[in-house]
Amino acid sequence: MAHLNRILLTGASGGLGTLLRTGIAKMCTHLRLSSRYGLGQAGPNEEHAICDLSDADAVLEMTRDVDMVIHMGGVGRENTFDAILQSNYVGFYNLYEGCRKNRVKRVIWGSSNHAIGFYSRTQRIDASVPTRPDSNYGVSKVFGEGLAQYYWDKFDLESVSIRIGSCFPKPLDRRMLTTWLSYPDFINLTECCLTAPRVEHTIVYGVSDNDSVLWDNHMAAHLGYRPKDNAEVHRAEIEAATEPHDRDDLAIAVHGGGFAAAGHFED
Ligand code: 15L
Repeated sequence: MAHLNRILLTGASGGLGTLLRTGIAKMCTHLRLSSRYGLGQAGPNEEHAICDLSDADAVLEMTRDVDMVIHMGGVGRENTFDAILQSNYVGFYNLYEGCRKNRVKRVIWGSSNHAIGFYSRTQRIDASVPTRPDSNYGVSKVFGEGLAQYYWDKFDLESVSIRIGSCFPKPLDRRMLTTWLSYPDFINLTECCLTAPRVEHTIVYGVSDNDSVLWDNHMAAHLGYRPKDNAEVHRAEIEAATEPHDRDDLAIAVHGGGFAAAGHFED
């Protein structure tokens, strides 16, 4: 197992943050966890910081004396524009400014498949395609990827933007037979992002080795990510439990599924 020094994990009380907290803690010397909420009992090499990402001074302090950041904080699905603005724009900018000023080497963060959610399922895509966000949430991830590229090009701050598919213990519907990312594959992908010698700004699709995968990770081959799980083993169970979709239903016709099919959140 790789050994790392000082890591900051944001969004540590959320679903994916909680998963990484246990997955990453044993790989590093010191793990600083941040959240807006309580984080429970601190582990032996853990330090806790209660921090609102929209507070620039607090984020500057939180990013001090860390080598790399895993950023899972922010709004994780469609919401009001104001909620997304504070967390995924202002908070994300504060994080990158904190990292730049504190000379953090690398940020690994949870972008989303919803940055490209309006691509048709007839298209298999790689990381070079223009973005096609399917929601205001997806647009905020496009902003994040743009900021990550900018901070690499101008300030040599490295990033991996992980376009996470559907990270759950198992696929929950027919679409997730394509988009599923298993928990062990996600932990392994995060470890690859932390340990790859040089990443510049890499965009990688966070997806398992599903037979029907629509995302091609050849542009992120330098990360060395080799997913092991395959949603196909859950197909019979999912098909028995769910109705087939109409082929024209956006919930199945495009990569982003229900996010693309939903109306405008604030209407
Ligand atoms: C996401 O970005 C969400 O955070 C997650 O809750 C899932 O809905 C996922 O996308 C997905 O596309 O399945």
